[in-house]
Amino acid sequence: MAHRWKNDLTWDDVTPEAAYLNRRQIMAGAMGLGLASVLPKAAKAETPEPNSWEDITSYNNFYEFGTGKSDPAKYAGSLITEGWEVVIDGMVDKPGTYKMDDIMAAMTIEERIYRFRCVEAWSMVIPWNGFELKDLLEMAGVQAEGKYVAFETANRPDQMPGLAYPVLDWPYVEGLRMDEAMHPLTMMATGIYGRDIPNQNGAPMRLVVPWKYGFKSIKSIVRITVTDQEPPTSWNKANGREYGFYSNVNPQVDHPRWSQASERVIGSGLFAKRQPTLMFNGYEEEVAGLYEGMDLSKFY
Ligand SMILES: Nc1nc2c(c(=O)[nH]1)N[C@H]1C(S)=C(S)[C@@H](COP(=O)(O)O)O[C@H]1N2
Ligand SMILES: [Mo]
Repeated sequence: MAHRWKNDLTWDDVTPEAAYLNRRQIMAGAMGLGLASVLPKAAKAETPEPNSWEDITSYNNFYEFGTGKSDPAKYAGSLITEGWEVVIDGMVDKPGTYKMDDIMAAMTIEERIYRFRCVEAWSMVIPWNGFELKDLLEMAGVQAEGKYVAFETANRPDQMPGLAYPVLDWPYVEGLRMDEAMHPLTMMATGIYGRDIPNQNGAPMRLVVPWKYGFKSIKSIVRITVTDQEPPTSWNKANGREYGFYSNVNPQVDHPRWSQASERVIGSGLFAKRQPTLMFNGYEEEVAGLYEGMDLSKFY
């Protein structure tokens, strides 16, 4: 299939699946650098704490199932994804409740191999399956006044034990500007490593925006709202100094507490080698134009 972006990644570049699951060994490494001790609670996109070899293999970050490192893998099984529905509303021609099965039948599902750059300065190469967000938005018919897209995660206390704790302002929310949402690189992932996406990774549908830090990829989406206002985002609300609306990967703009100039490559051995971080995570040619004339140290 012809891609509308420069696709230089193949399965040869993909992070081995075992390394993907073991990626918190990198966070254990960051612990050694004394990074975690200074992180305030509920104000960080990861929860670095000393990891045992067993529990890092089951780590996934999904605070609705708890902030403990093994909570999502332990508890996400209780999320009922059968009969999933997504509300699409706001400034669209066809607002309503869409059945996930109908969405899947209407969309073109394809595999895309993308770089994934975490705000904690490590990276992976992930094979996603899914469809372009643009196709879903066009199905609902975006109106001319629509300038932003807001996303919301399921809010089901009976199925998501982490919601009992006010570590974030629930439900988890995210947002994109309309041109970011409509960009051909932006996808809704429904699969990973060639199979259905596991609950702890955001089943049945999670956002993937490869030129932004990983925490923008909101999981288990139940609502998509087209609006004319910049939507609130969970991490920005929790700590606006550290997490902005844009969250573009940018080696020149450091996180307030650490450098973003380089990243550790997951799957390149226990002492994961460092490589320079690429502007817009390597997608500069495709997306730099979206931010022309913007001061990216101000709009971080
Ligand atoms: N609803 C929801 N989405 C979420 C999160 C979350 O806690 N809740 N965590 C974010 C963060 S901080 C990261 S790093 C990624 C992790 O995705 P992964 O588990 O597939 O690597 O999901 C993001 N999406
Ligand atoms: Mo994160």
